[in-house]
Amino acid sequence: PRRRSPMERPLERPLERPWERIVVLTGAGISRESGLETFRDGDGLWSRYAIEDVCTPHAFHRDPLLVDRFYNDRRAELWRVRPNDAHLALARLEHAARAGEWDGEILIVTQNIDDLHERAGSRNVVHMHGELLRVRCTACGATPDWQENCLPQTPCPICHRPALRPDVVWFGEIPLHMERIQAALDRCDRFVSIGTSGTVYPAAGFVAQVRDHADTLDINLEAPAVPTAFERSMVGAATRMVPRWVD
Ligand code: BJW
Repeated sequence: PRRRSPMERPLERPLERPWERIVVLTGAGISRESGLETFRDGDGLWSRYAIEDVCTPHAFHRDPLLVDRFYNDRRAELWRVRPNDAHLALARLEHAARAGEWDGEILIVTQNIDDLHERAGSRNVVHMHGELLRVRCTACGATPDWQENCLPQTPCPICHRPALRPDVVWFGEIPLHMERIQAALDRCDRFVSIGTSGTVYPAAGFVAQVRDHADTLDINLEAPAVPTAFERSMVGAATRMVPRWVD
């Protein structure tokens, strides 16, 4: 994105229409260099767990303890890590917009359930696959902060009914905030995908939805599986490529 120096800024800023609307889709690869595992890389989570054991509603129904342990282990990892230069660069871009140094807006649509974008300072973040540090009550719909565990027999702190589960989106469930995401995709000028394998829908289909009206860029350690899916790609580690793109 083109950043303008404050000197270039016109006086009538409020009347000016933002010239660039960016949607950034992030996946597990952006948090890899912070120390969190991806799913499908050789050493990823799916090399140690079977999807059908931990990542479906049926799995939680069958063995909630196993699923709870899977997420508790990942919570323990999350507390050990910090945002990296890629998270920080995206937060800088949002900050530049707030400070009036860049005429644009950025929405981060993340498939990640970690909170590293927020810890880096980003505010416009949508967690389409939920959040590790929240639980969801299947009775009243509340999503309170995670406390001790999220087993079906744990009482909800709001309605007190025993109906808690992790606030995450498993296979076969509908991702969260889809209306807001769809609206942002429909009006974006630029779509940037960072550190996602593009194998899980609906996120994998976003690039096709925006191609007729937005520039598309893929940033990944690997070249895109379908080379024609994106107009441009930057192949390399997110901590190196994202700051290069932002700054
Ligand atoms: C680096 C790097 C570095 C590494 N720097 N890069 C057939 C066709 C179409 C759809 C379906 C189908 N059959 C079934 C479906 C639906 C299904 C689906 O997509 N299945 C596919 C497997 C085919 N999808 C669903 O069920 C979804 N729901 C749905 O579709 O509902 C219908 C509906 C939608 C919309 C409106 C109305 C109705 C739900 C999907 C839920 C996914 N849940 C998970 C778990 C979340 C909780 C948790 O974290 O435990 O989400 S699965 C897992 O995969 C997680 C991730 O968010 C998601 C994507 O993974 P991600 O982030 O891409 O990670 P990896 O590991 O795959 O890739 C890492 C990448 O990083 C790699 O490319 C590396 O190269 C790169 N990398 N280091 C840069 N340093």
